Amino acid sequence: MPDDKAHLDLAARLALRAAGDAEPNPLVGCVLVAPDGRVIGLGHHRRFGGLHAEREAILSCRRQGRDPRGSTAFVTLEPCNGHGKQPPCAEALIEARVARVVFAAPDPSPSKGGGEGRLRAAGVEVARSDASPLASGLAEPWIHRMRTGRPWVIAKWAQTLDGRVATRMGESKWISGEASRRRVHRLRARVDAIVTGLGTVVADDPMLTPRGVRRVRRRPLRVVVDPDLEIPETCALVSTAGQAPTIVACAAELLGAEIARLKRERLEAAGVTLLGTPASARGWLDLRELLTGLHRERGVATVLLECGPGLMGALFEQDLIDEAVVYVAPLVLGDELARGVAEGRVARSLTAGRALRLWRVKAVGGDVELTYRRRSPRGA
Ligand code: AOF
Ligand code: ZN
Repeated sequence: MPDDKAHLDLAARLALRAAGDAEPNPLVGCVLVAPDGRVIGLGHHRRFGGLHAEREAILSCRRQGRDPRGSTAFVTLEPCNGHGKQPPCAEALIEARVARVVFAAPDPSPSKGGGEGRLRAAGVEVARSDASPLASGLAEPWIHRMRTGRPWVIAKWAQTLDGRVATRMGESKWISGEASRRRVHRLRARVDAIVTGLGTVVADDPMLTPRGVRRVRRRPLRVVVDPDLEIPETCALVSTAGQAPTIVACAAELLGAEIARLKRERLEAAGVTLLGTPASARGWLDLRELLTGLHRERGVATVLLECGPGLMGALFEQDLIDEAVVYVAPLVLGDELARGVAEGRVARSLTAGRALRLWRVKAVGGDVELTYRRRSPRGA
């Protein structure tokens, strides 16, 4: 039904307002619609541990002097059915005498799932709707974390119209416009970790901190993938390690090796945390293990990947990228030696490529921000 799409889209847009505040919980939004089609309540899960979307929507409805009785609740996630930090939403909807619930994605959690059955048993009509891809995809990062034990990995890059991220000389400042760069800082302030590679540290000497952002929701850990512990001690990341948490992930055997002792001591004195990670083929670290460890040991729910083509290619090769936020600038280089987004893979046929699906589109200044997700949400 066309109304389903509009109402679920609205619920999803509300939920997105809490990006960076609600995680590791899912982003959830709820819209209450009266039988005459008017929207009478809006709510979203604002922060981890706070009220759930459904109760927020019922409260907003009552605050305006309206009665939720007989209304339809459009929720991006199946209303929960268990006690956690909050009581079950299925109960709240039943008590408010909501007549119908339309939800976009089931809640697979053992402790909170089963809301659909509970609502039905109480005589509430329940339907699942795929009408809004935005709403259906909203809980993917949270479901992915539960299934895989890994954080949700968002790769970000800025490219020319012909798909290049730097000139043949390595120049990349700036491909995207100022408005796009502001969006990136906003994104940095909503994730738990920013991952980059040694190549980017050497080429760009980035700070990887959120700057010029109205409200910093999270202060991301800065993580450098540096198998051989080659990071220059004078780089911006190391010299600011006292102010912003900084991890250098290197081959596990280097942590005990005498040859690296001085380097380790200097980095640690600067405030860097060294993280030994098992090695994998082709001189890389085991990136899957690194991500799992960041989630398990440091509670990292969301990772922003800001790196060059080598690390990007390795992560695509291992299918570790869940989302891509791409800024496309209105510029064509037309130079086949200019750098591409990712390299190091062998893709002899189109089917060997990594398939993504378009999730959101936004015009940002003269650029376009495209958000892609993995084609099919999958397990490990
Ligand atoms: C909903 N509406 O707005 C959210 C839901 O610890 P708690 O009580 O906050 O519960 C968190 C769990 O509740 C979370 O893991 C997921 O299963 C569900 N999230 N459910 O009906 C909401 N945020
Ligand atoms: Zn709930």
